Amino acid sequence: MEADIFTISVEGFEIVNHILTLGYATMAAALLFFILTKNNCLPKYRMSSVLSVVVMTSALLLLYTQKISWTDAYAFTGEAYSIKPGADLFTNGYRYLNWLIDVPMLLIQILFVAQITGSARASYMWKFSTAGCLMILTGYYGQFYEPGRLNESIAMWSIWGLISTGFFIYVLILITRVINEGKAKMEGSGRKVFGAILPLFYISWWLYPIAYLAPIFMEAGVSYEITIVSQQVIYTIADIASKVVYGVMLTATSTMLSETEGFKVE
Ligand code: RET
Repeated sequence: MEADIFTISVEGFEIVNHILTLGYATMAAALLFFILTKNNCLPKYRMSSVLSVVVMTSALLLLYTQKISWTDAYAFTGEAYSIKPGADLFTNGYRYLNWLIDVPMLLIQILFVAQITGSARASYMWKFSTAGCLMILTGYYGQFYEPGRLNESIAMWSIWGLISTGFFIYVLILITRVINEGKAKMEGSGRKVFGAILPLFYISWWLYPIAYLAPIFMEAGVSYEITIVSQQVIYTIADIASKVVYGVMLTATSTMLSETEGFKVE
């Protein structure tokens, strides 16, 4: 493909630059929130906040790297931005490696709030980590072949995307079971907040495969600029919802359940 296809307007360049900055600033703010509120609930729930801290730290570093990768890849030509000759290409690859840490952590942290213990917890931990990692590794392999890349192959990109979706469906079945099991043990406002995590999960996690699919619109005639800008906007919304909003809802649930169980914040 010719290099000038990859030219983007000042507005497009800045939207991506700003949205990536919003992403890591949100992770930094939420990191402080999870540290400061960790002791607002009974000790049995606290591992959920600890895992949110792990997720925030890795996402903060990754999203910062992602932003640098964006600004390093392009140069201002006087009226637009174009790929710098000789520079590293912008890549979403870092994201996948970050998910390899975050996906198992996000899936495991909910087990502590759902009060799933003993061998049932160990079994979910094993299934979540294996299915979550396989979902990401197969998707990581597939994204090397996405439309618009040097070695594009729609066949490889679709096959690996579909295999990854198989693992994703399995994760969705398990998480639905975990949320229903947890809800059955709860009452009051804690139960309501916990129940609302299911729709949040379904919406925010589906945004990732949708962003994976974004390059197909280029085949259908949508410009490179619209494709890449919308992909980065979708990823950032998904990241804030699936890591930060999800973690805050888990913290709110454990604080409410702890109060019902007679716990008072010192
Ligand atoms: C891929 C490849 C295409 C098919 C599917 C995918 C699913 C990705 C998901 C990622 C979730 C990431 C999260 C990260 C939080 O830090 C790999 C894009 C189904 C569901 C929650």
